Amino acid sequence: MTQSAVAKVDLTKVKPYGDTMNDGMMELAFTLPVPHGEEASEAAKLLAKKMGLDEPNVVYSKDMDSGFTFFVVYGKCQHTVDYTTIKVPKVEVDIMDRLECGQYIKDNIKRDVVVVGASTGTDAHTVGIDAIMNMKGFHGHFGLERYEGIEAINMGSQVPNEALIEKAKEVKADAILISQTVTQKDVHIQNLTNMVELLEAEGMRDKVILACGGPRISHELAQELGYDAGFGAHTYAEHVASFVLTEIVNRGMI
Ligand code: B12
Repeated sequence: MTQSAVAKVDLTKVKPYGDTMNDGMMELAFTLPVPHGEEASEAAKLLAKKMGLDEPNVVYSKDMDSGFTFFVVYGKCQHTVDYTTIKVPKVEVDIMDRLECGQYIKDNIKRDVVVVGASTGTDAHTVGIDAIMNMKGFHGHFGLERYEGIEAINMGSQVPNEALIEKAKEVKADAILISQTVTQKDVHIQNLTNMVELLEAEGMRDKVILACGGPRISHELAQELGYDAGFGAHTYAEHVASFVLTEIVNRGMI
């Protein structure tokens, strides 16, 4: 994209960019429960028009068997958003790198910090929690196991909330980290809410730092559900470590 194209953006009226500024071009992918054919493509176009796309064009369709068709549709979006008014709640903390975290513990906490984590409920995805906790980390960012002064216990996936709480009690955890990847039918909301309820019933909620993360987790959602912090895509161990360590000091959990 050229500098001149960038210069012409009106941030109060942002719309998708295809190959010229404000052309509104966007791509949708979806499946309709109708058999593959011309009527199916027409249905996909009508739907795209109703969604505010002008000149919808079915560029790909595939018979998915048993009366289902998959579509890729291009069209020109007619809507705009005012980017200048957007405010996204984020975890507000100065990010320290791994070595700075170790030094911060030595200077301010003067004991080992214990963190337990898991991908909980029925969720079988371990890669997210491993990226944060395992020694080798993710994208060149070492995980919590590599941090001096942090004892990181990763319980893996499909861990019942009750088991995670038991482990937190046993090791006197300062922080509990929960990963949730599957969001189908809002299973993550139910599971994350259940965790908070169980901690409250145990009288533990105020005594631990509670954070969750996953590709569809935001700080705003996490706070709504009763968590101290939520972390989404592109999170590394240093983000959550900085938050946990700063919270320990701010709350006087030393
Ligand atoms: C690998 C994978 C699997 C593997 C998992 C292997 C494993 N050991 O983890 C297997 C094959 C087992 C699998 C199974 C399933 N999967 Co899957 N899977 C994926 C895939 C391809 C990649 C996920 C991944 O590893 N991402 C890489 C990690 C590093 O990213 P991340 O999780 O976002 O983590 C980062 C942040 O989110 C954050 N983070 C995450 N957790 C935490 C926690 C804390 C505390 C913090 C601070 C930060 C943090 O930090 C991480 C690093 O930056 C995705 C599609 C995709 N491309 O994303 C589908 C996907 C996640 N799977 C999906 C589904 C539906 C399933 C199944 C239900 C399929 C099925 N019908 O059986 C099952 C799950 C069954 C179950 N009971 O859970 C859907 C989820 C849809 C949804 N929104 O619910 C996806 C999106 C695919 C899709 N497009 O449909 N899957």
